[in-house]
Amino acid sequence: MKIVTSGSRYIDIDAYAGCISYSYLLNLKGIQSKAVSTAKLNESITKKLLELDIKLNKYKPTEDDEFIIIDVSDKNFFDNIVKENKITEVIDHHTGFEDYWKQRLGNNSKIEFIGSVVTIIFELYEKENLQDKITKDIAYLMMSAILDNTLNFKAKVTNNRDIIAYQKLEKIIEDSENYASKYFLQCQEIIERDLKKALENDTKIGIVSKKLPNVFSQLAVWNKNNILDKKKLIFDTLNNFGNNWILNLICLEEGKSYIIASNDLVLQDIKNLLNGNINQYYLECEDVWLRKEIIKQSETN
Ligand SMILES: [Mn+2]
Repeated sequence: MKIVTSGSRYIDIDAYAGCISYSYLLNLKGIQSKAVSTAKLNESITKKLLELDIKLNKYKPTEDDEFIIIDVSDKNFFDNIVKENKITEVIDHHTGFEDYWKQRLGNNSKIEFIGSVVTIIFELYEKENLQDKITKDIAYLMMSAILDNTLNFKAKVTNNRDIIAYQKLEKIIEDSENYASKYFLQCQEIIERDLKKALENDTKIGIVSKKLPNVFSQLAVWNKNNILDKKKLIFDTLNNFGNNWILNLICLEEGKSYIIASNDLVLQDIKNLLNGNINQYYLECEDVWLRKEIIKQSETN
């Protein structure tokens, strides 16, 4: 049995959709396979997607199990069920371990630095000429994964191949119009239900850069308005982490970052770094900035 699995701590929609869609492809090819994970599922796997008929499989280990790893290639982070000497294939879009796996697995190592791992899997369906066998449910999962990992195609990691795969998947589902807004609004609902927890879960402490405060929080939502309205909750939550902080609120509908800062001094520093217009307590940027891109910008300027 081929066990298709991913990371150990938690998995996102890219890993989840990747395991399920690749296992489905193997079964179509007549290779017995299961999609399995023992990790926590993060918020990008929305309730609606969990309610689809297609799900992860139950798993009882057997002697002949072989493992296929999706969306991770650093062996320190593999799902606990994985037996390392039984890995037969790795499909990932994170860099760092591509030489190791290429040497060990040859063509069964498929590591490419593009927006979403699901894009690589979609292309494998095409290579087998089985793209017409992709069901609506699988298309929903794969589209959500591409949207999430590319931040609605705004993240700089986005590759043209991600866009092409998405456009082909759109043809499989019925209500493809505005699917991006539907998906990201589902994610936003989870964030808004407990904004304090969402902020706490994505706050990095200990950023080392002279131009940035050492507390750096980030949220990605479809529409910023409900979040900006909760100024007091944001300030109360982040003040608990320290006196100087920023929150990068990514608004995907507009394709912009809004940077909220603990005080005017920090806000002015951020304006010097990223440009944009200050409006009351936040900076409105012209583009989407990811946290890692802002940190990089602060180091190079
Ligand atoms: Mn991914």
